[in-house]
Amino acid sequence: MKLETALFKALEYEEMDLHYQPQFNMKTKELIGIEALIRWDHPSYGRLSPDLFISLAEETGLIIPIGEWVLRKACRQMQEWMASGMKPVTIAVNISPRHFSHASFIENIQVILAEEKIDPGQVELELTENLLMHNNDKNAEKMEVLRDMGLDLAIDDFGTGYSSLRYLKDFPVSLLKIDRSFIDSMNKDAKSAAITKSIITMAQNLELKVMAEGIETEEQMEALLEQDCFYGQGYLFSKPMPAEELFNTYGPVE
Ligand code: G
Ligand code: G
Ligand code: MN
Ligand code: NA
Repeated sequence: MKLETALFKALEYEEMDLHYQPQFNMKTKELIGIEALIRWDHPSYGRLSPDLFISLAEETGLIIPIGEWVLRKACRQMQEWMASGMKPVTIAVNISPRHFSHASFIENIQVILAEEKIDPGQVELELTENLLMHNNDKNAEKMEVLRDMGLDLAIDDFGTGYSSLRYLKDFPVSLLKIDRSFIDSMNKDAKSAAITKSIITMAQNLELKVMAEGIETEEQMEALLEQDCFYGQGYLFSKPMPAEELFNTYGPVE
């Protein structure tokens, strides 16, 4: 069977699931957010990497139903966790450019937030630089609408796309996520260290939040804290995990 056909059936056959990776204030050790990451376990292909099937979903347009499913599932999960006593933290969802550009994206979000009864201020959309690059007035307008609705907008994988500093001025983003390739080499390579440092300083000067992703060592965390980059995510703290495991690890102690 073609992968595309399998992907078309994947939601209906309930082969998709979300894993969740916690995000921390590394200074206070507080949980501040949770990123939802899609997983697809095909009965015969096994687990397929989102890097592979998300691009196929983009090409075929299947990203629209898949993206909507991810948003709804993530919001519903957060609501369930809170009902079970977990403190409210941000739920971060990756949004692909084609989904974001879809005509009914805003309307869909409104419906999902209302139906899942989640505060828009608790939802963060992770967008990539490549989306912003298409200097498209519609995208800028949509971002303004989302911001006015109370959602937070983050730039994911910051530093790897078609970067332009102008969109930091033109688009209402509130968080930069430093790509993990820089974090991975920041303590081995002076250029990565300089880039990381520059992104942190720039974010601070622009009064944007900044988060490091892909933190795997204490040394990386220490170096980031020294530069007042307090938000972090990575295997040092936790891998992405199923909902139940996340709740058992980070849910209420009592
Ligand atoms: O979780 P993992 O490292 O396998 O993710 C690989 C890539 O797939 C990352 O770039 C991540 O942002 C992307 N990704 C994971 N989940 C989603 C999702 O729900 N929607 C979109 N658009 N991308 C996702
Ligand atoms: O593009 P995005 O930042 O959304 O991708 C997140 C991806 O990074 C997820 O697939 C997640 O599994 C992966 N990831 C999260 N933390 C780490 C880490 O510390 N090291 C590595 N190598 N990958 C990580
Ligand atoms: Mn992400
Ligand atoms: Na990233």
